[in-house]
Amino acid sequence: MRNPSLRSVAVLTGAGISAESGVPTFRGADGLWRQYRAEELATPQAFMRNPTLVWEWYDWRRGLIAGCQPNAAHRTLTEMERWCEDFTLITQNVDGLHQRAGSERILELHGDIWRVRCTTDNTVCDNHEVPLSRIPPTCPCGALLRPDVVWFGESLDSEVMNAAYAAVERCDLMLVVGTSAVVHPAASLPAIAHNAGAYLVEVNVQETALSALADEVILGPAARELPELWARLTGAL
Ligand code: BV8
Repeated sequence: MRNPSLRSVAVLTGAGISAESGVPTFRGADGLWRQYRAEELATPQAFMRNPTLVWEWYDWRRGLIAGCQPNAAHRTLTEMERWCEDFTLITQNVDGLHQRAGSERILELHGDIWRVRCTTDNTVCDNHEVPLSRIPPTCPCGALLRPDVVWFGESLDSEVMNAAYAAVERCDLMLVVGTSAVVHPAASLPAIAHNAGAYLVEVNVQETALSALADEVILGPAARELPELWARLTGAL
């Protein structure tokens, strides 16, 4: 394990970084998808077919997340952002815990569960109402509101994606924390960083499809392993 340069750092996070905050992951033992099939809930077709069911699932998740706090892994990334000259946090998560931990330079690949979007004119606004007073919620214009997230089969915001590609192409170090690396195009980012010469470190409680590519795989919970990794990288250990 070499000590890579910390001049330029990119981090990709998934649901696993929020697991120790009490937010269920998607594909783990308590995975969200185990109770719900993705195609039933996280697609535009499902929403058009049954907006009430989809919103009941999001309202339940919002209620659960509202009671969760950022953990030491989220806080370590906030410290890294302050320490590193060029730092980009790329997250697949929609729970808003990175923002609540103080991170600012965030690229939200899949949107944010605390924003809603008008299905007529795409106006986006924050909405932290827990529980929702009305399901499905409607816009003042009368149209349905939808969660401002990216569903399966929907394209990601091109500006966000281009910024993510640029960050991983220029970074010296890329951390991949708490993702099963099965959802694309997010899952393609670590290979781009590796091919561009970055030192790739994976933090997860189990091996993933990325592990063979990583320069270093740290098996353990992010809330314990990320603070320790950061202390080691900055010579504090
Ligand atoms: C798109 C919505 C263009 C918001 C989500 C290429 C190849 C194959 C398939 C595709 C491809 N390109 C496109 C696709 C189709 C699809 C896709 O990737 N399908 C997969 C499932 C096969 N992708 C799309 O549709 C994307 N759109 O590409 O547009 C296009 C359009 C049409 C057709 C083709 C292309 C849109 C993807 C976005 C979907 N929206 N969320 C919401 O409600 O949340 S994805 C959902 O999964 C979440 O955002 C989540 O973050 C994301 C990824 O999951 P993970 O974060 O990795 O979570 P998971 O539970 O899986 O894993 C947790 C990990 O943590 C585990 O590894 C576990 O071991 C670890 N862990 C647990 N505890 C801890 C821990 N680690 C550390 N510490 C712990 N304590």
